[in-house]
Amino acid sequence: NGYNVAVVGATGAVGRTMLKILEERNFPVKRILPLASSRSEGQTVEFMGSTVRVEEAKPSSFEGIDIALFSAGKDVSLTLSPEAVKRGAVVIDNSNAFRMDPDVPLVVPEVNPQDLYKHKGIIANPNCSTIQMVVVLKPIHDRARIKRVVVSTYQAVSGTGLEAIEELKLQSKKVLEGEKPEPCVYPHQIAFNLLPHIDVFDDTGYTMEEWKMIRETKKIMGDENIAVTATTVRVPVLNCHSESVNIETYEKVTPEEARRILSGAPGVVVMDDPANKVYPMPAYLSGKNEVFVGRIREDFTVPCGLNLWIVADNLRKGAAYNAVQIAEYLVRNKLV
Ligand code: A2P
Ligand code: 11C
Repeated sequence: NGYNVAVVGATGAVGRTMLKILEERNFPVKRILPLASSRSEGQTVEFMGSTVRVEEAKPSSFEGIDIALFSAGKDVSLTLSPEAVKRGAVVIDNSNAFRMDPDVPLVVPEVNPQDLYKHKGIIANPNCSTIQMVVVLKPIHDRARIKRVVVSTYQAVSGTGLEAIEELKLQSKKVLEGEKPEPCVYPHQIAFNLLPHIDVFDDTGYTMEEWKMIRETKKIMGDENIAVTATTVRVPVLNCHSESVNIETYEKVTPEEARRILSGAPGVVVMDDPANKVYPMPAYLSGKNEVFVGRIREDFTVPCGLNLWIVADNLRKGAAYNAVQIAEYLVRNKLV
């Protein structure tokens, strides 16, 4: 017994993490099928002590598959997810392809697991920067109703993929050796720099990454009235996204109460002891599945405001772990 599980994009940054987490969580896998592009055919991955061949992802790959975890980009999701569903698989899709489709649940298991009951074959995994924010916002929203959120992100290069991780390493070395780095994955140098530009701009002057945070937050929290504004920034950090989040609530929540609420919230770790220099930092939280929050303090410029600093491993909670949590929920509740 167990499930036949395909991982599409198994050679990528998120796909590799998906395989690792399925293993760590002892997910009931009967057969694992790592899929990627034709470029990777013949490569192998290790899974539960066995060496498994990577195959090219095609419609026929999904025959007999129960659960397909997709993280190979929007185009692959658009073409292959319907093929997987047609063959009886439930798709958990990490791309931006279906997230705002009203027929597709967009789920963070700590926030809106009930939406999984409505799935019609495809479930969307939200954007990484949205996931870590809503895990912290939800318990505060339940207590005091959030009116407005102002977020600025500090996003690691792993969110872009393996090539971007290599680019940051290579450019850092070049800069330290006094050479001028050639940008390739990003439009500008990323080493020793900040890029206030993630994904593409539209004619509003916002980027798609910013719009994802705005729109996905409302859908996941099930409240169209939460006002969200965002500035998303790529920083020269290898892994873990960080966020400065300012919130305004309808009811007053003191920092002490916020710490208490968040300490009891699922998937959240409060790391907030500034006197002892304790606060979440990306360099130390890679490999963790939880969302870390600190610097919880009052915003004195409004009657009911709080400032928060949120850090999470974007490849794990922001992508692969959230997807596996969804799969676990589906299994537990016989939704697959
Ligand atoms: P491949 O390694 O064969 O190119 P990352 O986000 O780290 O760059 O990884 C992207 C993932 O998506 C990789 O596993 C990559 O496979 C996969 N991928 C890219 N294009 C396709 C495609 N056309 N079909 C299937 N998988 C793809
Ligand atoms: C990043 N948030 O860090 C992006 C990666 O829509 O799923 C994920 C893009 C997406 O660049």
